[in-house]
Amino acid sequence: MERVFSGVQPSGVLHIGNYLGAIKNWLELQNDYQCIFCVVDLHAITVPQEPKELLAKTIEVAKIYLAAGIDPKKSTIFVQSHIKEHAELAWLLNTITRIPELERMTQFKDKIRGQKSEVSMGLFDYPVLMAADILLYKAAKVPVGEDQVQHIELARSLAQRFNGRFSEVFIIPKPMVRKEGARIMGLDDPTKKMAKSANSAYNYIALTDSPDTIREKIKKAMTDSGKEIVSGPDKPALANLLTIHSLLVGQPVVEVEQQYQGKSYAEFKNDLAEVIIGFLEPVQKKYNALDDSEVLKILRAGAKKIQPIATKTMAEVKKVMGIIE
Ligand code: ATP
Ligand code: LTN
Repeated sequence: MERVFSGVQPSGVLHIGNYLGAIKNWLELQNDYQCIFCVVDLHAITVPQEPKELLAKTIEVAKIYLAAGIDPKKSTIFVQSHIKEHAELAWLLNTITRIPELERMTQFKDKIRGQKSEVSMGLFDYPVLMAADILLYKAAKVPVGEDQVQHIELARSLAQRFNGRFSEVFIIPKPMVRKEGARIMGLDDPTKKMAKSANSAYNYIALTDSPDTIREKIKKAMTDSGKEIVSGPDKPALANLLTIHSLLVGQPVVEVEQQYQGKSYAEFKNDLAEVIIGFLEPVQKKYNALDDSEVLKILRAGAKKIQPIATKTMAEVKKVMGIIE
């Protein structure tokens, strides 16, 4: 069976963009691939994190995975820092990474805007650690939102370069990006992607938001000029809201548009809020029923299960590089 690898950072709260762009796709892969889903704490600390919060968020993200439907009997879930080889392989890959390859990364350029003097080496090196995550398990497919494709392209380049220079150790991974939902936009600014690190909580619907909060956030969400509920390049706000609606009810956008012909923004928004609430209700119920110590057990068992893959890949890497084991 081919392997799938993906991850989410334990920073901020998970939102419906993370769900629709990434986690929803993971669920569908569980039967056909050997899936490995990681909570990437070493990536989260590339920007400052409060230690107590990092710890709590790490468990929280794992809980979301489980509540959303990741089944630990089918897929492996684990914490990145529990497998030391991620950091070790990242160092080795650093030696074949070229500085301009990292300088052109869009996410890096976005994140350093306005805070150049405080930018850490870790943030710059973030894509190399991500390449290590993927290559360590020889994953063939990487399901992510659109913003991560550039990072996966780097992982492909590094794998090819390594294989060419040393020996055929790595599988060349492919990104798996959905046509719909790969880039959910911010509710308060539909020109930028919905992000955990957004300045305002009105940017996103967190998977843990209460029904009242959801109603309030959708009511306040930006809309476009005009009256009709239609999607289009000149209607970025509505296009985004319609995409969210369409993905959650499992109906094409055109059908949702038809349904709201002649209806008002207010009616559409009221219904959208209820659709989101209805979708999140069972997820939140499952989330609240999960016990931290139980989740920690699942995470430790996950790491234990996949440690042999990491150990084996590292042995192969070191051997062909001339590093004594
Ligand atoms: P941050 O704001 O801290 O960069 P984030 O909200 O982008 O965080 P990540 O942990 O970086 O969240 O992303 C986890 C997964 O969710 C990735 O696969 C990413 O591509 C996907 N994702 C993130 N934001 C969106 C979005 N707005 N639409 C679709 N997918 C998204
Ligand atoms: N950088 C990703 C999270 C991530 C990841 C990975 C995703 C870290 N390592 C490996 C896929 C495969 C993000 O979503 N910000």
